[in-house]
Amino acid sequence: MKRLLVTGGAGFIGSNFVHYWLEKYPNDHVVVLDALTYAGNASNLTALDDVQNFEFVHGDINDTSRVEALLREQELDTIVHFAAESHVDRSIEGPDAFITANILGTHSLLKAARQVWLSEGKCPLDHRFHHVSTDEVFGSLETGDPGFSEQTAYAPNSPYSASKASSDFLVRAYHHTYGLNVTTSNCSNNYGPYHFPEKLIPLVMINILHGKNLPIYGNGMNIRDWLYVEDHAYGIDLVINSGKVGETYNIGGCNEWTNIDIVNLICKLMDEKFASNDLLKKRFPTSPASAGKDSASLIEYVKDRAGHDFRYAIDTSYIEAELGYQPKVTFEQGIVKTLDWYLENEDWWQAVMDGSYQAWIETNYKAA
Ligand code: NAD
Ligand code: TDX
Repeated sequence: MKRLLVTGGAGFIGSNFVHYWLEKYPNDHVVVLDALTYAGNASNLTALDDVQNFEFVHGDINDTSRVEALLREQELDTIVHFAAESHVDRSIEGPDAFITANILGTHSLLKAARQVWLSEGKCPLDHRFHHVSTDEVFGSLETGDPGFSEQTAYAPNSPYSASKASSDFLVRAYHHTYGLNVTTSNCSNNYGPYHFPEKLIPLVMINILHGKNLPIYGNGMNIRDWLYVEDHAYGIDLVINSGKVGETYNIGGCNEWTNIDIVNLICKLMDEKFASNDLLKKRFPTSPASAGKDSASLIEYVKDRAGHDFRYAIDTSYIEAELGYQPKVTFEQGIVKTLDWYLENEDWWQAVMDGSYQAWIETNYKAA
């Protein structure tokens, strides 16, 4: 039985991970520590309100003494570290928040783990610090290049990826220097439920429903390797339970798409949904699909992202050979599940987008 601290557990991947974990390991104790930034959503976890062995803590990973107290008092033996600023465009507009959350925040957690687990001697052998990172630390690939492997040299290009790369190095150093039991996973683009609607896939789905333009950066030919978020949780599970201490593992979907192809696919799926469901036409009257027009008519090519990485792809052969990892959800299944989730959970994304969720946070958490 494990006792986990999940940082950033109210965000997109973190909350999916917590649901995955408690379903698979219902007797484990899980504490989520999340600062509820604009991207954190406490309602992602409300289904767990009555679960005895789950606790939500509103707090910042940079509050080292609070992290130490949680580790000590709740006798936690595993940290799964998701908390981060995660949106590349925001890192271009304002890098400082990324330095604070991703570099200083990771260092604060490492210090707390070292203090409680190593200096104070709690869990000297059985502790684990699992760090969740990204394929963006490896930079950008050209067409035909092999995918990123664990041996690929780091070459981060955005303030976001540079901050994640720095955090990866700090994790590595705490293992090498102090003997902290760490593992790191570098994952490709995730998609699925609870994905914040500033990222490409949910943004496109919601904009189609509202009849708003679908902004494609540059020529739309940039390539990403998409992974269903539950498969990421599964990969992390394998690494935590069977991965070698001090090792890093690349997790990917083996599923490369150009941005324009993915947007066209979502448009086509949405058109099919509307054609077979009159209720959708009533719910979203401003969507072109309600008038029988192609959703793709909303596509608009806009100014490219500064320093836009051309292609990401992951070589999953190491995690496959070592831990038996294979993505379980095909893209055809995953994208339809995701589209259905957004259609069935309008309350979730409306509250995020119209500000009512932020007002709820102010009342319930900021005052606390
Ligand atoms: P997200 O932006 O949806 O969620 C981040 C969460 O961290 C939020 O709940 C936020 O409130 C919390 N947080 C931010 N700063 C904090 C702080 N100082 N203290 C406590 N909590 C804080 O991000 P995501 O997409 O779920 O990504 C989770 C992790 O996975 C990140 O580390 C990211 O770099 C990594 N990752 C993401 C992807 C992807 O496709 N989204 C792919 C690979 C790796
Ligand atoms: O409006 C848009 N138009 C557009 O063309 C947006 C938001 C994005 N894009 C492009 C940029 C990228 O090439 O789509 C691609 C995907 O963009 P994002 O969804 O912003 O993801 P990306 O920048 O690839 O980064 C994501 O994957 C790796 C996550 O946000 C990171 O946290 C993760 O590390």
